[in-house]
Amino acid sequence: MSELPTQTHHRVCHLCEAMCGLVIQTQDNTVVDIRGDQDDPLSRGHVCPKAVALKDIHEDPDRLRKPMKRIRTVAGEYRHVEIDWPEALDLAADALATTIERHGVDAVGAYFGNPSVHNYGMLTHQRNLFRHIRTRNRFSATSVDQLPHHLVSLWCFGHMLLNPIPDVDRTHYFLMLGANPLASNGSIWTVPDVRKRLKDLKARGGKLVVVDPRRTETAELASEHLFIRPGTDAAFLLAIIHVLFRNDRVNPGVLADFTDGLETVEQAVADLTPEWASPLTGINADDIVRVAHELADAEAGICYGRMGVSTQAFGALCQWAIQVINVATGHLDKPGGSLFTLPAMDQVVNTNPGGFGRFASRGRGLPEFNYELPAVTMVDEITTPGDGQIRLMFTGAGNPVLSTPNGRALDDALETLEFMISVDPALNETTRHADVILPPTSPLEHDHYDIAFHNLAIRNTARYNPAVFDKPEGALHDWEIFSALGERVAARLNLEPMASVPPDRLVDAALRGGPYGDDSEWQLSIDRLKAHPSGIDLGPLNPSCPDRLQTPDKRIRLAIPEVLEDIERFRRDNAETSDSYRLIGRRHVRDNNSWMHNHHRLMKGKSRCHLLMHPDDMAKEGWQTGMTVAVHGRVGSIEAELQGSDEMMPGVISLPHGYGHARGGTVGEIANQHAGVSCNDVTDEQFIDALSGNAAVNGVPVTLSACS
Ligand SMILES: Nc1nc2c(c(=O)[nH]1)N[C@H]1C(S)=C(S)[C@@H](COP(=O)(O)OP(=O)(O)OC[C@H]3O[C@@H](n4cnc5c(=O)[nH]c(N)nc54)[C@H](O)[C@@H]3O)O[C@H]1N2
Ligand SMILES: Nc1nc2c(c(=O)[nH]1)N[C@H]1C(S)=C(S)[C@@H](COP(=O)(O)OP(=O)(O)OC[C@H]3O[C@@H](n4cnc5c(=O)[nH]c(N)nc54)[C@H](O)[C@@H]3O)O[C@H]1N2
Ligand code: SF4
Ligand SMILES: [Mo]
Repeated sequence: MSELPTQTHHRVCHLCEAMCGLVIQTQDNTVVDIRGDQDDPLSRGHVCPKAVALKDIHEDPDRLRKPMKRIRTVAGEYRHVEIDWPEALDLAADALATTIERHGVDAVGAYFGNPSVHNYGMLTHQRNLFRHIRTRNRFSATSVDQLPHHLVSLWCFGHMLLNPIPDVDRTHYFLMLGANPLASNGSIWTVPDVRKRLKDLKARGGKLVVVDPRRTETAELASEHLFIRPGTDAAFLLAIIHVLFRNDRVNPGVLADFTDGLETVEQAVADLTPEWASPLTGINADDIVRVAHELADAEAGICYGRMGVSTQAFGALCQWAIQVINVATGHLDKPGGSLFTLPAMDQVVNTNPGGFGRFASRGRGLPEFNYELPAVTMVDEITTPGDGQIRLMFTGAGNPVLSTPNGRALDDALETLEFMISVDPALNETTRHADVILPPTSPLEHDHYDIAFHNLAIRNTARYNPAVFDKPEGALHDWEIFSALGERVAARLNLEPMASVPPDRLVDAALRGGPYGDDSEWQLSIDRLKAHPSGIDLGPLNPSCPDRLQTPDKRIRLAIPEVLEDIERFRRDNAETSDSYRLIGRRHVRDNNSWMHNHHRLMKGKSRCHLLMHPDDMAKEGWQTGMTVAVHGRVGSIEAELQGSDEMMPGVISLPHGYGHARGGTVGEIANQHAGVSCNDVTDEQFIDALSGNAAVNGVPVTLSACS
């Protein structure tokens, strides 16, 4: 055993939405132990296998520590070489300013990926650069993910971040669609230790019903699992609403005083019977009626849906129907139902409510949301000539070549750009196209306050932790990169630069001015949180309506014309049955989208990138486990190893996303050894939720063939 002194650090894990508290032991700048923080009021000591990867991320020899510039060798090939920070920042800022001078701001495209929401400095300081570049060509992972949630919250509750959060610890009945929290650890629902919480629900006599085309880990644990044909959840949900009205189960309680539109909804679902929904969904009409009654009759109940019902062709319709059900049953804004949070840094008050359709994309006319265009049209905006064409692409904490539909087309399109800049610690499938890569410090080298996910948590808590390690000399945090670029671009364009205030100061001001700040008994500030490194519990979620509503009249709006019209699109699309296989996604607790495949500890064991198929379908095709099968979509084909599994609904196949490494020009030895294939080489940028513009990466029609 080493004689070196051990230091103990408290840290919140930022890798997924669960915000688990960690206790990290270090010796001489090395992590020697990571475990759950028993004193964290939210996570209560829970961690998943990814927590220890914080050490692996920090120590990863393939993580970029210096900026990289892409050069062309004499042999005509591209390669990345290290350069100094001043040169890299100048190069990037110069390219941005020159592009704007020549072609206007819309010639700059930007894509921000998922970790940008988990990195608080990135959230606070993106605007230090982008306030000078108010381009229409902004994209993010939101539109391959939770866009329908935001849109429905904006429409019904008046703010895109007013998302009702399932109060799992006090509920009696939980109807869950298209979510697998046992693998994902919860989403739009910060719920560390979810397995225990769901088990507790069952132990106190409550019921968990999971609706999913695959019998997932969560479905295994549930009281009941219903298979559903991908993309048909809207029928199931609309039929539930029909039953609630027909069988006198609509009982909004106090919500009735400030809810508009229930009568219109009743008319809209008048003929959407369980008998109509049953052949579409594959769920018995009797089961639909029973589930509707059980939920309505429960003392406290939740209807919740996540990726499987957002990233499908009727994502917004599904998310709307879910909120209608929560209101109609009176379960919204009630303990044990779904409630709004009141976080210490109140994003609902601090940010604009969002907006929809104020402009449309040049190429396909797809609507903006919150000044972002749908990611499914990024390639069109890069490749379609004319005013507003993207000439320079900026990516931050994203890997859209692997994470957006028809990733191969984007892979090609990025090569046609005049310039590309990436703020990212990885040289991966996306950043390999960048002329300059600007790598930030590692997570353990900067402090953290979770600005985004306290907003979505099952309890109101607050937690701030300083960096575990000092910043290496010369390195820059994400926020410092954005500030430095912003200053340089402003200087070039003769604009006023934005003050660069460190994120902890901004959060301190927000905490002190927030609901638990200077005017409250809590007196929250960064200093106070430093004195409580495991976090402070601010209590369970409380009813807050109608005050908390952000609609101008403080009323819930349910009769949304765009959504009601979308019911007709659903009917049209489902008028004919098709016999093609439907491809859906799959998450595993050791994966995290595309970016944690370079760590041996998470990758050891059997490959996870295989195609699951029901044994009856395999028998029909004459196929066996272990053989290679080609999956063909409109935009391309991939080959994957087949594995029979009665977890799958017949007619449905499943493949995880985020694989497809080893493309050349990337750095990531272990990831490239576990390359797998990218299911987004088959998913289709034209297969979308036409109402919201969100990608439909689930329920994609595909054909299959055996590989000889
Ligand atoms: N078929 C299919 N496609 C999907 C999904 C699916 O279920 N099926 N899921 C979708 C969803 S929900 C999401 S959120 C997206 C995710 O899609 P993206 O956000 O585009 O992809 P990630 O794999 O999360 O890429 C993360 C990148 O951020 C970098 N990174 C990590 N931490 C930091 C940091 O602190 N600072 C900076 N600057 N960079 C950092 C990593 O190196 C990596 O390059 O994928 C979507 N795509
Ligand atoms: N380990 C791990 N954790 C993660 C991530 C990760 O990649 N790995 N990613 C993080 C991110 S960015 C996100 S957004 C969250 C996502 O969190 P979740 O939404 O909980 O995660 P998924 O596993 O994608 O669950 C989607 C479920 O929908 C089902 N499904 C597919 N199509 C349909 C359909 O048409 N109808 C219904 N009812 N179900 C359908 C799938 O079978 C799957 O079980 O996870 C986060 N946490
Ligand atoms: S569940 Fe999420 S937050 Fe918790 S340890 Fe795992 S990755 Fe980190
Ligand atoms: Mo996501």
